[in-house]
Amino acid sequence: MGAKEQSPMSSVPEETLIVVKPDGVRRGLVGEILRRFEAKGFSVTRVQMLTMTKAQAEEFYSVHRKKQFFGELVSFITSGPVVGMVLTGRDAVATVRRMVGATKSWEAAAGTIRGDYGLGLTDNTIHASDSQESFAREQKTFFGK
Ligand code: FUP
Repeated sequence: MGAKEQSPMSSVPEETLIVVKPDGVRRGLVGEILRRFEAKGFSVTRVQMLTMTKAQAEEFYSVHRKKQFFGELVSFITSGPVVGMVLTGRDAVATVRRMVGATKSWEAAAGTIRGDYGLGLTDNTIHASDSQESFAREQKTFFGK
């Protein structure tokens, strides 16, 4: 069995980070988003609300530093409080990304968080780590080393 494969009966829990973005917090969606992940079976193992500084936002989105939309991204994520949560459970990174849905909210499938709660791109309600490496870096913004 390869490293990523698991037997159907057992599973090694994985961690991922989700961030309810300023639009999600402003619209009162924190509880609904948390409820969906709990209902799916994930454990919410850490929660932290904060308003990112410009420096924190630039680090959080550092992989996008060269993109033309970087300034807009930083300006939006620092525009109000955000809520970071560590979710723990089976195949968390991939499973949570499926529940979050496509980046462009207007194209995201119904039943996904972005598909059900918005029409935005930069303001697309929620961020979720796309790999274990991203999780390791991104969670530091909320929980330190
Ligand atoms: P995702 O992993 O689905 O959050 O999406 P990406 O990593 O592709 O994009 C990162 C963030 O940049 C998302 F919040 C959407 C935003 N973005 C823009 O604001 N403009 C663009 O043209 C593309 C992405």
